[in-house]
Amino acid sequence: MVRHAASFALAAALAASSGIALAQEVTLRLVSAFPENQFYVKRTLDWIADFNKDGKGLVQINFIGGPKAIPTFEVGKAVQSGVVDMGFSTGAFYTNVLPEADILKLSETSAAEQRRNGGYELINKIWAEKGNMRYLAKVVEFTPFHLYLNKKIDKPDLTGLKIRITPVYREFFQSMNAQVMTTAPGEVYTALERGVIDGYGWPIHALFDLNWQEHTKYRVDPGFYNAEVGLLINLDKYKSLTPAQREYLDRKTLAYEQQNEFWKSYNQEEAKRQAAAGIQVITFDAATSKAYVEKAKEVGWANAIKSSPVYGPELRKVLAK
Ligand code: 173
Repeated sequence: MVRHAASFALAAALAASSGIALAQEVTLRLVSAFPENQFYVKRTLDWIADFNKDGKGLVQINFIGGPKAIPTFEVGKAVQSGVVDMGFSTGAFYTNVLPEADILKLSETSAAEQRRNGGYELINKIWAEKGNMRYLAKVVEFTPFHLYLNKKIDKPDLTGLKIRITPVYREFFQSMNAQVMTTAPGEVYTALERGVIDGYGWPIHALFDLNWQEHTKYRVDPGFYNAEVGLLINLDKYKSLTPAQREYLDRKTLAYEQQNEFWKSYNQEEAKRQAAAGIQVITFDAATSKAYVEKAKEVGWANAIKSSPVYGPELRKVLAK
């Protein structure tokens, strides 16, 4: 009996000291829906370097690339089908997998609150059921979207203006009579340069990453919604991991999410940087500004519930305040 236990301990010690892992190291292939030169991706590459350092012998992440590897609006499908293991994307880019993905922009509760109020579980129930994926962590939040323009407006009326969108902005901008055109971030610079669009929707930050300040005259304030970018994993892949691998992935992605306070100060710096680059701010009177933000929210939830009659209202309970 004693000898038996001792030989087990010896075998385990030998395996550990000789570097023979009890389960094999797994490598997860990750693609980004955002262009590689975007700060989001640089920040994620730093996180991956740390992940791989501590995860030797257990789990590694192999960054495959950005939209040149898999087009922006195909990343969700690639994760769903298992063509890649992991995706780095915002929900608006994979509404072709599940319409609920774009509803995350309506979050008024934080990712941390959603981990406590059942939101994270609900998201994962929906993402598993409809997308065959697990939503590991939200790594961009506390970030409003804005309307950027090259033509001046004095009221929230976009009649006659052609605006670049993603699903994030569609119904809201259309409610102001904009003519809308969907493009991936990688196509916006050329559209601006050629004058194909009069403006675009985008967060308060990360405009310089893609040099859009060269062709941007105005930002409309206030901002609206809450930008979300998350790390996704194919559900079959997630389930195939050993408990230790899963625990490591969960812990490291959560640690990344817990750095989201970073965006608050970063966004202030980015607004200053826009001003320094000559981007002028268009504002409305207080009542109009209030109505503008309320309209965004109203239109957003109306569309959420229309596109997801069952989960839309359930998500509202955990996302809205
Ligand atoms: O405008 C976009 O491309 C978009 O939808 C988005 C969403 C989250 C973060 C950055 C951009």
